[in-house]
Amino acid sequence: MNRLSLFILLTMAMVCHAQDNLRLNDLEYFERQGVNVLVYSNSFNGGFNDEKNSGIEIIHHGVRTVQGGAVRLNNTPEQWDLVPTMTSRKVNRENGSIEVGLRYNDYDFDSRLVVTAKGKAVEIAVWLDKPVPEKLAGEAGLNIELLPSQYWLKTYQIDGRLGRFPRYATSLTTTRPNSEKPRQFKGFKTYDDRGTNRFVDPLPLETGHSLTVATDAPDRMIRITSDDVELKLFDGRMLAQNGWYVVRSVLPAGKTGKVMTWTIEPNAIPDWIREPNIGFSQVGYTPDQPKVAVIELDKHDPVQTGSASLLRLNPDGTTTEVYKAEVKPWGPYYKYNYVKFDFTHVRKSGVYSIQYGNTRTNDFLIDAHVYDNITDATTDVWVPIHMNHMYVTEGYRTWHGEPFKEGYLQAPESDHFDLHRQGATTDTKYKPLELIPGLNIGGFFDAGDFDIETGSNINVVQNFIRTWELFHPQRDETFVSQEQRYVELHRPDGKPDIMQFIEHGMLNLVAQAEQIGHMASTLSNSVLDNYHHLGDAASITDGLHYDPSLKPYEVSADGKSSGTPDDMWAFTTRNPSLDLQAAGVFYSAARVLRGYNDTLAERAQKQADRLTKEARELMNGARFRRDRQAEADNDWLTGTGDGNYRNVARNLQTMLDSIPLKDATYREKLRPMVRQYAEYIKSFDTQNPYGVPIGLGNWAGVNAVLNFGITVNYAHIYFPDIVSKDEVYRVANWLFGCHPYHNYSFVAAVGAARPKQVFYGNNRADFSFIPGNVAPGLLFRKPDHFENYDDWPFLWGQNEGTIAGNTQYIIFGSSFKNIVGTNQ
Ligand SMILES: [Ca+2]
Ligand SMILES: [Ca+2]
Ligand SMILES: [Ca+2]
Repeated sequence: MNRLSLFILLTMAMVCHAQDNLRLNDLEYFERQGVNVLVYSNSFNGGFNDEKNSGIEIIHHGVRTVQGGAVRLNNTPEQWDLVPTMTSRKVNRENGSIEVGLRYNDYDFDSRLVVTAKGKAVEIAVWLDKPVPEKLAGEAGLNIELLPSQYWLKTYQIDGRLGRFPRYATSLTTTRPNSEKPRQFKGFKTYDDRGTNRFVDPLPLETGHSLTVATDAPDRMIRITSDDVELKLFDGRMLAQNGWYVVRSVLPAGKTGKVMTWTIEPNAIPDWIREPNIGFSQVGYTPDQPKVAVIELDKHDPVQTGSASLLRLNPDGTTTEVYKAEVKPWGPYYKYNYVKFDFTHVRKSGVYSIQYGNTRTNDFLIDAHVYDNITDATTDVWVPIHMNHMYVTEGYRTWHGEPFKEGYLQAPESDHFDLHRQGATTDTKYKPLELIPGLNIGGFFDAGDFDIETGSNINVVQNFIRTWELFHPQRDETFVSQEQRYVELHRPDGKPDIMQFIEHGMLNLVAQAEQIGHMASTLSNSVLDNYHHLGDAASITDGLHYDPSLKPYEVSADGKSSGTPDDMWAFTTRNPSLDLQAAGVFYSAARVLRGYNDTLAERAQKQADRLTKEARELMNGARFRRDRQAEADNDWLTGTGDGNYRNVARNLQTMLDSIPLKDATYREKLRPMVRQYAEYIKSFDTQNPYGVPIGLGNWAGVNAVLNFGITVNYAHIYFPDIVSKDEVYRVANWLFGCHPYHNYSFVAAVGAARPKQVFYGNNRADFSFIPGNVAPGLLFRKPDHFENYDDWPFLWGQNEGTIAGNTQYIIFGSSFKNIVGTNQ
C-alpha cells in the first residue's frame, strides 16, 4: 500500500466514524460496525426452552454477550421462571425505533418496551397503560443479562466506584416467604426449600445510576445509565449455575405512561473487522481425500480474495510454505462472506497449518491413519458413563454410583417440565404413585439429564445393532457386570462392548414391555428440583421408597422409605406407534443376542410378537389413525409391505438398511432413488458454503447432519458408481471443524487437534466435557447469527450431546472409517 492510498483510507475511516451511529437495518435490528442490538428477533417460549436466547440481545464484536432484555418478575430469573409473551412487535423506521408488547397472562400484566437508536446508544423505555399489579409491585422490573464467561474477572465502574466481576458466585442472598415468590412455569418449583417455606433471593452486588461494564476491555465495554431509576447488578449464578450477570431496575409502583428509561451504549472498536475463521478438519486429512478449507470473512473485510498458503512444520522446527493458491469466492451466506482454499493437491504425510492474511490456524495432520480412532472416545468413555442403574468408574474416578435404587412409580396424571404428559388413565394395572417393579435395570441416560427417554433408548439399541451387524466391532475396553451392577472403563472383560451396550439397552426396554405391558414414553424425574441435578446421578434421589404417610425428609424406622417425594416416575400413556417401533428393534435384538444372551433374546422375541399384534389392533381404532405411517414403515422393515414413502431423503436410509436382508433384485430397484439422492447431495454445494444440511431450529442440526452423513456413507458402500467416495468427507469435515463461527471440532474425538472444550453434559457446571461427546453444534439465532459458545456450556441447543445423537455418530464414524480407513 502506498502513502496516498493509506491517506485516503484513513480519511474515509474518519468520515465513517462521524456517521457511525446505530442504524435500524433491513433485517430489523440496530447496527453499527462491531455492534448489533436485536430487539425481540427471538422471543421467549417458556418452560423447557432455554430462555437465554431471547428478548433484547447484543452481539458485540461477533459474540452474543447480552440477552434477556425484558420485563421480568425476578432479580435473576431461572429457566422455568415466567417469561413474557410477546403480543406485538412494531418497527418504526421514521424515528428508528422498535416497540414490543409484553404480557404475563398469569398476572394479567401488560407492558411495552420502546427501543430507540440515539446516536451510538439505544434508549430503552418501559411504558405501562395500567400500573404494575399490586402482587408484582417491587418484583416486576426491567432486566438485561450479561454472559458470565465474557465478563468474569473484568472490571466495572458504578457511580465512580470500581469492582470486578467475580469468577465464582459468592455474593449475598436472603430468604423470603414462598408466598412472595412469583409463580413459576405451570406452578413447578425449581427449588427444594427443605421445609422452610422460604425461597432464596440474591442481593445485588452493587447499585447506582451509571454502570460501565468491562472498563478494561474495549470489545466488551458497555455503558448503562438511568436518571429515573436505580440500576442493580446481580449475579444470577447464585441460584443456578447457568445464570448470567443481571442488570435490573424495579418498575416504579402506581405509575403509568413512560415509567422508566435506560440508555445502553455498547462500545465499538473503530473499524473493527472480525478475524477470518478458517474452517478445516481438526482431525486432519488422508492423503488421497479432497481438502478444502472454508474461510468465513467479515462483510467489512476489504480483502475478499487473495491467496492462502499451506505451511508444513518440519521435524527440525522450521516451517516451509509447500503450497499457495488463490482462494475461490463462494459468496455471502447470512451475515458473512465465504471463500474456499483447495489444497487437495498436497498429499505428503506431515504436520501442516493454513495461513490466510494474518491468520494462521493451529496445526493438523495429513496422514493415512488420521481417522483410525474417531469413535473410540465415544464408545469407550461417553457411552459407558451414560449407563443407567450401574456404578461407573474409571481409574481413580467414580463417574456415578448406582442411581434410582428405589425404582419407578406410576406417574399420576400430569403435565411435565421435560415435555412429557401422563393422560387421565395410566393404561396400566398400577395406581398413580404405586411402585412398578423391575424397571430400575439397564438403559442409558438421555443426555445432560438423567431420564430414560424410551424413543431415544430404542434408537440407541438400533444404532448399536446396525453398527454390530455391518462391522462386528470386537473392541473390548469396558468391563460390564450386570450382576454386580458395575462398569469399569478401560478394563477388558472378554466381551465386545457393543454387544454389552445392546444388552444393557434391551434390559430396560424389555422390562418396560413386560412390567408395564407396553412401552413407557419415558422414565423421568417427578419433581423439577431434582431434574436440573448436576452431580452424581446416584444422589438425585435418596434411594428410599417414597412413603406419603411420613413427613417430608423423615426416614422410616427400618431405613427403607422416606417422606421425600423424590422417586422417579414412569410415564405410561400407551402409544402403539412407539410399541411398533420397539417391536422392530426387539426383533433385530433377538437376532443379534441369540448365542450371546439366549434368555434375553427369547424375552425380546416374545414381547415383539405381542407388541406388534396389539399395536396393529389398536391402530385400527380411530385414536391411532395417524400412526399408519409408522405401520407402513414397519411393514417395509419386516418385508410384509411395499411401503409408502414420502421422500427419498428421509427414507433412503431405511431401504439401504434392508439391502442385506433382501435379494439382489431389491438393490437394483433402489438405483433410480440413489441417483436422485446423489443430486440431492450436490444441491448443498449451492445452498451454503459447507455442503451439508444446516439446521435453523432452536436445537442445532447435528442429528440431521449425521443422518445425512450416514446415508451418504451407506449409499456409497452399496452404490459406489453413483455416490463417489469424495462425497463421504462432507460431514466429517463439518463435524471436525469446517463450519461457521469457530473451527473447533464439534466432537470431542481422539485425534482432533482442537476439540471443543465445554459441552452441556452432566458435568457442565465444571466447564468440562465427557470425552467422545458430540455437540448439536451451530445454533441459529434470528435473523442472521450462527453461534457455538466454547466458553459457556449451558445452552443445550448448541452444546448438549444426546445418547441417540452420540450413537448415531458411532454409526457415522464406523461406516466412514470402513470406507476411508486403513485398519478396518
Ligand atoms: Ca430428557
Ligand atoms: Ca467388554
Ligand atoms: Ca426416594
